[in-house]
Amino acid sequence: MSTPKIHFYGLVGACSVAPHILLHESGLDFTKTIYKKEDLAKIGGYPEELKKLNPKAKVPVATFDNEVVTENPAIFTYISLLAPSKHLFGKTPLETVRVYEWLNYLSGTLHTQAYGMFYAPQRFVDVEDGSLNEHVLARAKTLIQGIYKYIDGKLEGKKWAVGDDFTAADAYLYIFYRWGVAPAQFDMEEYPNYTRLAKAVAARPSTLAVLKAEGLN
Ligand SMILES: N[C@@H](CCC(=O)N[C@@H](CS)C(=O)NCC(=O)O)C(=O)O
Repeated sequence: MSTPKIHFYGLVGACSVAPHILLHESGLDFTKTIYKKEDLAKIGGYPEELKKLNPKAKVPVATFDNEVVTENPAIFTYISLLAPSKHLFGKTPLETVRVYEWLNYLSGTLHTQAYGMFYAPQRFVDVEDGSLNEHVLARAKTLIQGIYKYIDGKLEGKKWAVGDDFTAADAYLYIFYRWGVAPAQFDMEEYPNYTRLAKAVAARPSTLAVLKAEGLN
């Protein structure tokens, strides 16, 4: 199987930071388009180019030759399959299952549900004057903190989320830790195991390269 030509689309500081890190970890060649929030604000959201590729109007998006792949877990999977020697989904069948367990939970519960309520409360209560938004936001914060507590417990005594090495689950956990620092502004030191893991991910050359490329620190 020849390696496809990869182009990656992301947004500065968004969930797309995680597959961006994984691309660096994989050692695969890729080109990228990283949007900036302030530029998108001027044009009212993602440009037509992105919406044509992904009618859901979300990043990450990655093209592999002529195939368009959306959704973090799917993009992580393809990157990992193209770089099998890196074991980005673990080293055993059970570790691979555990990575999916993390990805599904983080994507469905933490990102879509809890952070969805945090970033876009209006999606959850269709009240035109926005009067219920603050209630949704308050609930989102409670949910997110509960999830962080759960994550912290799962990471007790562990260097990495799955097995004894870095996997896609760690890259994905890392971005939600960053969101906990800002914009959510929680005291993330309350989660010492999660903090340890986030620091370990942050120190990887792949992460440092992504932070530099996206203008983050
Ligand atoms: N389920 C999707 C969610 C992607 C998603 O929500 N991306 C956000 C950035 S973190 C986005 O593009 N949001 C733009 C918007 O909702 O308008 C995935 O995991 O890839």
